[in-house]
Amino acid sequence: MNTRLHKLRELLKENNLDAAVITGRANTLYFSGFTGSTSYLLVGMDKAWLIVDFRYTIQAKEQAVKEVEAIEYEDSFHATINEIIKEHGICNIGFEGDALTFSQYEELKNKLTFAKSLVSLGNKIDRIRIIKDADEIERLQEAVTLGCKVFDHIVNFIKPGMKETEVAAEIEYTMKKLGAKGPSFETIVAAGPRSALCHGTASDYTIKKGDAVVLDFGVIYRNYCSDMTRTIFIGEPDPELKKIYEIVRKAQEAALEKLVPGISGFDADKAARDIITEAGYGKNFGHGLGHGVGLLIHEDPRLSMKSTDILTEGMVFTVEPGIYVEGLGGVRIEDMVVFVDGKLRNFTTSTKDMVII
Ligand SMILES: [Mn+2]
Repeated sequence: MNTRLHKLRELLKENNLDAAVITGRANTLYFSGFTGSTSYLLVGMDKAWLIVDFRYTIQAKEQAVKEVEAIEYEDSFHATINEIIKEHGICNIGFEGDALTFSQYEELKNKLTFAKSLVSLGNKIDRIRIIKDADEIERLQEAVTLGCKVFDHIVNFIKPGMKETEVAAEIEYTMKKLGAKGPSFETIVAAGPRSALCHGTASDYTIKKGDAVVLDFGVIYRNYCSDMTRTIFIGEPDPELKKIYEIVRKAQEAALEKLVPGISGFDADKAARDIITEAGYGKNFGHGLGHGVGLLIHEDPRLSMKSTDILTEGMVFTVEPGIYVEGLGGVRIEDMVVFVDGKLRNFTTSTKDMVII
């Protein structure tokens, strides 16, 4: 039995639907195996069809899992889907409310004339991906290990006088040389006062002695994303930055210690946040503790003050507290972890000892 399609069909049953139409790339890959950029995946209760255009016919036939029939559309995607739903008596169709644009929705509504209803499933289809299977966990571990190798190389590469963009280029070149498809998000190299920007993507700022440098990057390897952050210092930093580094490290360790299957995303966040707040930097930790990672860089579950998620076996997520002080700089430390065999496994092996170059 195909577990992934089974879970999707259970969701359809719960929602009194006969089929789902999927266009989001991560969901398409997850349920069909297809990595192309355009397709419609129609999953009925007994059959599933991956509909592609001429460009992807060969690739779709090669990649589609055996439970999914790859077909090239005739006149258009919509005409072909409409024919299939007519032939198979499919009436009520769910779609990814979080993925479809308004225009795409209107087009489905107008052109699938044999459908009785089109129902948004919001992010419920994405949520099926929240629990990773053994193969996914292995791929995620490999992606993180590759990222750690990149970090270890960068520690020896980075020197005062380099621009952030030069360091980012070396990060991305190295990951590709090691077999990654590319970065899983825009590489963050944020030095000096820019390290206080949580998402300080590399700029033409020249790295100077005394700077903190936040290196936050990820790779895509065998379709899966990695995510890690380390903060290093170029020469002896301001004493406050060193103090902040130790607080962030302690906060991250506290969260890692608290993490057992069954903990809430709220409590995990609180474990780190309490340490930072007690140290007087509560207002300087303005983001959540972490997020799920998989085929996409940001997935559920969420670890934050607003999270309603319970963290369970098979979930892969980041643990990334940070403190950001305008004008001075910032520190963030991020690992990627999983609950497996009833306990926490940390994928990330790069050192968290203070690195001063
Ligand atoms: Mn992250």
